[in-house]
Amino acid sequence: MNFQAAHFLTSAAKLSQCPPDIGAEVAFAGRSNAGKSTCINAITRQGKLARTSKTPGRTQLMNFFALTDTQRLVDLPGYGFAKVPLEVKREWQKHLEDYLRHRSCLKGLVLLMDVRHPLQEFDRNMLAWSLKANLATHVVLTKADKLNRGPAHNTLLAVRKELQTLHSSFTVQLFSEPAKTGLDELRDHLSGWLIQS
Ligand SMILES: Nc1nc2c(ncn2[C@@H]2O[C@H](COP(=O)(O)OP(=O)(O)OP(=O)(O)O)[C@@H](O)[C@H]2O)c(=O)[nH]1
Ligand SMILES: [Mg+2]
Repeated sequence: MNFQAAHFLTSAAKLSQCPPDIGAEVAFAGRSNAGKSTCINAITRQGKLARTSKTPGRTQLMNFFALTDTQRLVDLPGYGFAKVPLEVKREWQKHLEDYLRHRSCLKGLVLLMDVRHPLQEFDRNMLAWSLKANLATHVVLTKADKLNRGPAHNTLLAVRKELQTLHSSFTVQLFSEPAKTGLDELRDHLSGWLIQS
């Protein structure tokens, strides 16, 4: 698959604003600042495709990127950003659940977690959602460059073990944008999901 062909398609605040529900789509979810936008830019080799920021909560809409007419990547808003009123958070959660439950073309979920803080409450909620929705899910442990090789690998094994107790299909890998770790592994995973349909 040619990930470099990715281009911005549209933004949506809720399901009804999403592009037509056809073809195949993979969504990137995770806490604010986990590295979703950075990851999308890395796999598409486009530094400025998805907006990244040091200010958590920058991406507050679902951003759709087209690879072809029928294949898309979706940058979901980060969860847990502090400076948003509770009402707004609840509203967003409703739209996120709506999207995850009713988007037929959604073939897989990439759930990103900072390797230094994996499996936080939001992450566990998302995994529970994935299970309920029977949604294929791949966990990406980001910022692997922030840990030494040994501790990073130990975290990978520990998270894998815990995921396996939830569902045998859950997978996990390490990732680092500056070190370019895990790029091909993730691209292979995405291709598998996007090509199946
Ligand atoms: N060292 C290191 N920093 C990273 C990595 N990935 C992302 N970052 C940094 O983490 C910060 C947040 O990255 P984003 O990609 O904007 O995170 P996000 O998940 O899209 O955040 P929201 O849009 O707020 O939900 C930025 O300062 C990135 O440069 C990585 O692999 N290694
Ligand atoms: Mg972002």
